[in-house]
Amino acid sequence: MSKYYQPEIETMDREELRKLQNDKFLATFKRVYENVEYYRNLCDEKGIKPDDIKSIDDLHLLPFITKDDLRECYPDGLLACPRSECVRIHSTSGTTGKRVVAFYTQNDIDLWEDCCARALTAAGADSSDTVQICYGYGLFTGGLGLHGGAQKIQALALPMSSGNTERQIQFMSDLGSTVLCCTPSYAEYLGEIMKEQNLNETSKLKAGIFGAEAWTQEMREGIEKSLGIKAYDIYGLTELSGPGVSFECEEQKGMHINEDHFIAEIINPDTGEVLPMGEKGELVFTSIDKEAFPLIRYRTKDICVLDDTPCSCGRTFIRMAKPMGRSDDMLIIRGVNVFPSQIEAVLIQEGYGSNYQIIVSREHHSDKLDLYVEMNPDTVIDTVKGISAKEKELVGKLKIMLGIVVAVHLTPPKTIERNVAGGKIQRVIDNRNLY
Ligand code: DLL
Repeated sequence: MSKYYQPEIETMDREELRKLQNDKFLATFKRVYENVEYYRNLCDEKGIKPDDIKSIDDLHLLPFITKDDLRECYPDGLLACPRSECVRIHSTSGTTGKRVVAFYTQNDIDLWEDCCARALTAAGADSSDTVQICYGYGLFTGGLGLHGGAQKIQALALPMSSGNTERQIQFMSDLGSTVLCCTPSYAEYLGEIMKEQNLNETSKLKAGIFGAEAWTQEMREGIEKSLGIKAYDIYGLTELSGPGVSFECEEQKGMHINEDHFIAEIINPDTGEVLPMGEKGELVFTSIDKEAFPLIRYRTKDICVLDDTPCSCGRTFIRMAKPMGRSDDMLIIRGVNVFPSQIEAVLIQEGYGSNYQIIVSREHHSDKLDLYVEMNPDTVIDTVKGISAKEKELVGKLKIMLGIVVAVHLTPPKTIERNVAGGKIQRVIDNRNLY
């Protein structure tokens, strides 16, 4: 069994890799500039002409792309190839504003699945493995991404999708799953249940590939112990393809970035200035060989550090640390991206003011979002029955907007703390300590 899926690329000499990146980058930049009017306008505004970009060293001259740009171009304004050449769409949750829609050609899917196959191989998986995938299948990239990767290495893919823990455990045991793919908080939960039922002793699991949300070293140790496996981190985002932008090897000292597809930069989130290797800042990615939805200098908002010191696994790709926070207010609740502004939009629609508070916690290894909303003279209800009916209605509306269940608590007027100090109001309290 090889420890690499594509050894010729994963262990490529760095000078050769740089040349490959350079050629791919120039071709992608040219194609995007020619085909995407919105991007051409961004360059024009910055006074950039195609001839100014002579090599990868000129990347820093180009404008950034942000989620706001994606929103402005929703749904297909950034498409760099004819829509008829696309074979799939993935998307993040949310019905207004913040939804991201990513398009893929067959070649884009192939390259993405290769990235996931590299991650699975690095975690020790091969054709003899049964890979249980409990990331959501559908618009979310987790399920289908790792599924494609599992098939690439000719493993037996078990497309469980998320939820239904009893069935997950039953299949795991009946079919002898050896590799588990899910969010780390769900892995913690599975570990706890299996331990309670003494199933961890008979389990055939040997490795897990966990990502889509932040998790700590302590969580890793807990999962490794309760499930009796080695737990690997995997990172990615819908805008760039999905899981597999970077992945951990057996050394577990950061995630190797698939640099033949993505160029990483770290910038100062306030000034946009590119920071030297090893400094902490916002992670920016350029996809250099995607056909349908290549993003140049996309600001991920993930705060991170890069490391270019050699790794003893033999891969020559640089590594990124676990993300250390975000430079925006996005929350990840049970793997789903949630912006407080989406919650606020529902509240405003329903006649509530801006006096609300979001409290995020983790109970039994699952994220909980409690939303405290103050009633005002126009929305006040004075019966317990009435309040509970309205809370239920809000839960439904928020579920449609966010795709997750929020615990709504309506509170009497003037009960949510006011911003008496005049500083930045703290509407979100995240008690999970994930970073
Ligand atoms: O979460 C893709 C994915 C699926 C990655 C399965 C790994 C496994 P999005 O829903 O677009 O895509 O969310 C992307 O999630 O910008 C990070 O903030 C966060 N994130 C993803 N992986 C990790 C990780 C998928 N390993 C956003 N550690 C990213 C910490 C992560 N945060």
